[in-house]
Amino acid sequence: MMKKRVGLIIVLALSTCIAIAQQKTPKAVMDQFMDKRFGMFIHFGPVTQRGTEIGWSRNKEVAQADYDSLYHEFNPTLFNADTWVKTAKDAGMKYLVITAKHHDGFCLWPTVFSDYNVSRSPFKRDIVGELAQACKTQGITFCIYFTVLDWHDADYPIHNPYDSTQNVKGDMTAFKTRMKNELKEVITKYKPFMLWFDGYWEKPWTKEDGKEIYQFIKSVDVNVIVNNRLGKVSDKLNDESVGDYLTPEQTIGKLNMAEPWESCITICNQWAWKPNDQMKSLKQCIQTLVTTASGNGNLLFNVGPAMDGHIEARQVKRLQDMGAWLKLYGESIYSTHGGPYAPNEQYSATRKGNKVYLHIFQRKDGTLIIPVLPNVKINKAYFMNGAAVTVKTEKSNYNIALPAVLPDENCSVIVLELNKNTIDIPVIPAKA
Ligand code: FHN
Repeated sequence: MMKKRVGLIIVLALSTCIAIAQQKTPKAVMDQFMDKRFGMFIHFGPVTQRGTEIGWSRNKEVAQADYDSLYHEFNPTLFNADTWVKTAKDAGMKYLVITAKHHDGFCLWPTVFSDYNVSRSPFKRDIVGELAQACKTQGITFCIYFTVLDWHDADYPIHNPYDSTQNVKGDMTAFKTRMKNELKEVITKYKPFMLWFDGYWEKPWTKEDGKEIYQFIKSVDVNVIVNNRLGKVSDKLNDESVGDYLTPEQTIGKLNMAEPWESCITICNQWAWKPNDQMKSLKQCIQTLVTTASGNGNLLFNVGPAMDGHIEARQVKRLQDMGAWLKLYGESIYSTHGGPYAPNEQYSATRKGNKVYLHIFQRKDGTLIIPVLPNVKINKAYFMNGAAVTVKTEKSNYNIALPAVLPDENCSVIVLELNKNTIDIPVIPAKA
């Protein structure tokens, strides 16, 4: 009898370990994330005093000793978390990701596990904590960017990505222990909805390290979403990858109805603030968001606040104008699915319930010709918030009459109300 009971306890213990070992972010949480469609990425740190790229300008445009002492002057007195978060909210963004620790190793929160943090700067304040609170107050979902490479950390073997002679043996066990301590610290203190990892490409970091950290995070809070940059594979979700979603960078991901994905793209060229950096036009910004959503993905759109902590007025205005467009057409972006038409340079599509939202990027002529949707009937067709639209079926196409001037110069939206739910309509590839 006793033997049986001991055996049962062992089986239970083993199955519990296996269950914990295979913990994954729940699908319902991922669905909630994908419904948000639009987030603000913020790259910020002491390097803004030089106007050069965060992390990458260390040992390049900025000598290592100079770069690593910048925190002694870091005092962004115009930083106001409520203002940053309001800028995101006014843009129609639903979540925010802050570079709590980038590749230069500087921590924007007063961590107890590293002296290289904001509490040691003249500014002293907890930038991560203030942003977390402002997000909570304004109903924006708070997320954290965290690097898995750290060129400043003595335990990390690479101290200068441009000069391998400076590589050291390092101590990845100690490095990962510190990482786990810092991750548990930020998860328990700031309750991020998602952790945006980065830096997976360097040799010291292995897929096994990624799996170890992923399971550690799940053991702290199973619901925290993790991107795919803990692993070593960036373009697919499979046994080789680690994390919950794909992260194409500086490009709009291809239509993908099977795997969650998010494109991270800069509003200017540089991730961190750069004086007089070139900024994308409003049309580019809106069509980037629309094309991303039409591909079934999220857009994480990056701003780089200046060294004093303010976000440039021109960037704020650009985001406000995106928000104005979303106030009119957000129904065609938030909580939609991509397709059924794959995006092309003239139009793209999203869908929700029995509605297909056609986003018209340019008016080539008076008739928009698109392939017929199989086995459906169009009950109604109209410009969103506007006039009815005439749709004629000619052989295998819909011919949609367009007015001489489209309602919106950046992206007009035509709604096709169908006689059925749109989710089962197969994707119609863009014409070759
Ligand atoms: O090296 C980083 C870079 O600085 C920036 O943070 C981007 C954002 O996705 N990620 C890495 C480059 O792939």
